[in-house]
Amino acid sequence: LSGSASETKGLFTPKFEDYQKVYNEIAERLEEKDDYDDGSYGPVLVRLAWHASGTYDKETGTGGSNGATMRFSPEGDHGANAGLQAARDFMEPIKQKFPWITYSDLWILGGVAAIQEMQGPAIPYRPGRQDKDMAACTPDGRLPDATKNQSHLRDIFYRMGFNDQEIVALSGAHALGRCHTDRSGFSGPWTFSPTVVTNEYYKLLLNEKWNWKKWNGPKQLEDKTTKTLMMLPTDMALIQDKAFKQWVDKYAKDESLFFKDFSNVIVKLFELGVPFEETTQQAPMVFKTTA
Ligand code: DDH
Repeated sequence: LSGSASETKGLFTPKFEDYQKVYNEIAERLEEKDDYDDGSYGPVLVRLAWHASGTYDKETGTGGSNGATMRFSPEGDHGANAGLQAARDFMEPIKQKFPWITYSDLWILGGVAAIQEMQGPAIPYRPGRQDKDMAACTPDGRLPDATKNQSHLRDIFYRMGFNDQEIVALSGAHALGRCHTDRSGFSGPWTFSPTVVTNEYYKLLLNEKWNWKKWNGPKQLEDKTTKTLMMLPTDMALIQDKAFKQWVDKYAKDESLFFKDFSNVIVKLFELGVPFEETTQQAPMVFKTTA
């Protein structure tokens, strides 16, 4: 019996090259499936990795990317996760092709690959997450509510263990993607280049004039010049709050500082609550991009 079972369970110990193969498969699929949204699944893959991780609570050690509990209906059906089925479906054939990787490691690798393939900074990656069952689903309400203000942002992100600078650096992810009326109820992209990682989000926050959008949907802002871009109330909080705004200023001026801080804080986000084996001292992996 040359057991494929023993290769997929237990005996097969994947190495860097094996993870690079999974990365390449994700990158190839991103390239192929360019008829989605603004031409890329990249943004929604980043959002999947963030929502898998952003449930972490440092007091109880619950939540976080270790578990991939969004596969199950209590958590998958949380309002904040609306639309992420598209990202999970995108990843499923990759899980079938590489059954040795856990969903929780795979979803985070999806976020890493998406950021790098969308011309973002290198995001060092460490595997080691284990899938959990539905009993580990987190309660609703752990992810941020876009209608709220800076005190809510601090409640949510301090609970995960982040500080003000890190909150602002993480929010730069809104250079990517868009809001969908059939998902969050909000509408539109934050930037003119929603499939490329840039510091445009900060520049637009500072340099555009933002007016309340007149429509029947939830309260959001639109840019005065083109009326095609958007900001959420929580995005505006970053320039209304002095401690936040000083970091918006810095990242708007210096894209390389943003790239460096974004990489560091995304690695921290993606590793919240993940019990890496202390003894193995595994060096983080940096994947080659396809470009
Ligand atoms: Fe976000 N985000 N996000 N976000 N987010 C939405 C889309 C995307 C908030 C609300 C929304 C982060 C922080 C916050 C991405 C990444 C990140 C949408 C629209 C809402 C609403 C969803 C839809 O309709 O499809 C709020 C509130 C916060 C906050 O308070 C800080 C962070 C930290 C990240 C991250 O990745 C680190 C991405 C990417 C998208 C675009 C998704 C897409 O499908 O396109």
